[in-house]
Amino acid sequence: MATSEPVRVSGLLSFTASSRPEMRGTEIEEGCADSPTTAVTNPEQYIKHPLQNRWALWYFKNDKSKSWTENLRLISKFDTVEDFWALYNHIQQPSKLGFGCDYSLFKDGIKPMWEDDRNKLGGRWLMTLGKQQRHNDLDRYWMETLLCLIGESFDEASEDVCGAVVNVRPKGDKISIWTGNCQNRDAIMTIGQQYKERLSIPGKTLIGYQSHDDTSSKSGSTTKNMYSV
Ligand code: MGP
Repeated sequence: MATSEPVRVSGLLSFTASSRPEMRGTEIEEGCADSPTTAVTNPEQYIKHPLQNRWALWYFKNDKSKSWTENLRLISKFDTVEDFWALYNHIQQPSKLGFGCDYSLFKDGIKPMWEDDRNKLGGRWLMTLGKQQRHNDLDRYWMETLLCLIGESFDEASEDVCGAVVNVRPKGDKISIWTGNCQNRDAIMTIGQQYKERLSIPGKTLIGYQSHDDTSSKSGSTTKNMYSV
């Protein structure tokens, strides 16, 4: 399939909506209608829109007879806007998943686990949702999170992004953005502030950033925040 040069996509939501495969037909350019053999197809009709990065979507299903790593499955990879929407439209929304399930979207080559070399010095911006928010906000927040990632929405700080995770849990669902180095304060703060704005989280509602080191070694139910916005 032909692709054009990668571009940073601003306003990806409206851009992608018009790029959804089912909304695009083959048209013969004006003036060619009388001579089908010389018809020129507009490249916009068949060229897919490349993303800055290739992404991998993972699914976690909590089967207690297996280890955490064995429960993690790669669903699919994509690197164009159209292939993202094809996948997104094909799978269940997070609110329809069973308790204990996760989706993770990570840059190709980074596994969605603390142990990966590109994650092990990093951490995550964590949003913990109230139970009522599964109905009201979860799917909308997750889609916006996906668009922030594939649209590279955090300027230069997008390079620090490794991926994002949604955890569906009885005690309250969680959405997090994982970054590669918890010492990169400037990039982390940029991501946190812009992410909060994109989700229209009120200023007085704080979200926290925690290192994977702290999360994986915690003994109680909470992990201390390294940063908050
Ligand atoms: P969780 O799925 O991230 O959160 O971690 P949950 O279910 O809300 O639990 P809580 O502890 O945050 O309240 C649950 C458990 O899954 C962890 O305690 C680990 O045992 C395992 N786990 C989670 N992650 C993200 C990893 C990981 O990256 N690597 C490994 N080895 N285990 C993990």
